[in-house]
Formats: sequence, structure tokens, C-alpha cells
Amino acid sequence: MKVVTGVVGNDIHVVANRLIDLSLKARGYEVFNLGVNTYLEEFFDACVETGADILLISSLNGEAEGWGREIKSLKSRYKGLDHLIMMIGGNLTVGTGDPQTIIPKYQKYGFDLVCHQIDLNTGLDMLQDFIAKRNDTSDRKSSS
Ligand code: B12
Repeated sequence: MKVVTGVVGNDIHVVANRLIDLSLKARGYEVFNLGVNTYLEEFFDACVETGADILLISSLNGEAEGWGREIKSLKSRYKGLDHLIMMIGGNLTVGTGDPQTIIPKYQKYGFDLVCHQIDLNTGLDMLQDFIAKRNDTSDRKSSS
């Protein structure tokens, strides 16, 4: 499966991005890594160009809270992204934050998987489970 990844906005924390790239490749994904300082339009452009199945965004300095609000309206301007799995992780607010507030907020922004201060491997396991469940549901739909 194809994954577009990168760090959103004016965020220059690069270490996690490198680890995500390596970990995704180790799990067999085809990775298009846009690196740090990536804007939402660039993410969606890359998803369309590559035919990505997954968009995996990192935010380490917490500014995604601001960018997230624009996701839904921006995504609706692109064609062919209905199937795209949207995932975000890192530090999703400034400070520690409460996952019970943060997770629903990002789900409302349109993310399928929200990993606030969650270990990378746990997050990638969550992604695999999500894909397996989705495939299961569409298999059942097509056989009924
Ligand atoms: C190194 C560092 C810097 C370096 C970055 C160098 C570089 N080019 O990478 C420098 C000094 C430049 C820097 C600058 C700043 N930093 Co800084 N930085 C750090 C520090 C010490 C380590 C980050 C790091 O590399 N960690 C190692 C990697 C491997 O871990 P990680 O980043 O946490 O990533 C893991 C997880 O988050 C997770 N993950 C990440 N993304 C995703 C996505 C998904 C889907 C999943 C599942 C998991 C996942 O997996 C990764 C691997 O395990 C952290 C504090 C800390 N101890 O974490 C602060 C920290 C991230 N920085 C912080 C801040 C505030 C800043 C500045 C705004 C400071 C300032 N006032 O100027 C600037 C921002 C600059 C910018 N424009 O982005 C804050 C963010 C606070 C917040 N969100 O509330 C932190 C947490 C420090 C703190 N405690 O306040 N920083």
C-alpha cells in the first residue's frame, strides 16, 4: 500500500519523520516522504499524484490543532480521495493535553486514526488493524 507522510506546517522536528519512513518501509509500505515543513495542500497534491491509500501526518510542536480545522474543506476540493485513510500522530496539542478531548477533536477534523503521544509501533499496529477491519467490512459487503 502507498503512504504519503510528512510533518505538518512550520514544524521542523525531523527525527520522528525519519523513523516513520524507516518503520513504514520495514512493514512493506511504499513511502512518499514529504519531510518537514509540509502544508496541507502539498499533502493532498501528493496523495492524488501517487494514488496513495494512506496519509500519515506528524505534528511535534503541536500546531496541527490549528491546521486540522481546514482539513475537511480542503480535502473536499480534491477528487479521488474518498478512500484515503487519514492518520495523525505526535504531540497533537501544545503541552500534555487530555486524549479524551484531543482524539474526538481530530476525528471531527476527518482523521480515522488519532495517535496523541502514542508510540510509533503501537500506532502502526493500529493502522494495520484498521486496514484489516476495513477490508473485512468491504469483503462482507461484496459477498452479500
Ligand atoms: C530535538 C528537539 C528540537 C530541535 C529539532 C531539531 C530537528 N531538526 O529535528 C529544535 C531545537 C530545533 C527544536 C525546536 C523547537 N521545539 Co522542539 N524538541 C526537541 C525534542 C528535545 C526532541 C524531539 C525528538 O527528536 N525526539 C525524538 C523522536 C524520535 O521522538 P518524537 O519526536 O517524540 O517522535 C516519536 C513520537 O512522537 C511518535 N510520532 C511522531 N509522529 C507520529 C505520527 C504517528 C501517526 C504516530 C503513530 C506516532 C508518531 O513516534 C516518534 C518515534 O517514536 C522535544 C522534546 C522531547 N524530549 O521529545 C522538543 C519538543 C518537541 N519541541 C518543542 C517545542 C515547543 C519547540 C519549539 C517551538 C521551541 C521554540 N520555542 O522555539 C521549536 C519549534 C521549531 C519548529 N518550527 O518546529 C516541544 C513541543 C511542545 C508541544 N507540542 O507541546 C517539545 C515536546 C519540548 C517540550 N517539552 O516543550 N526542538
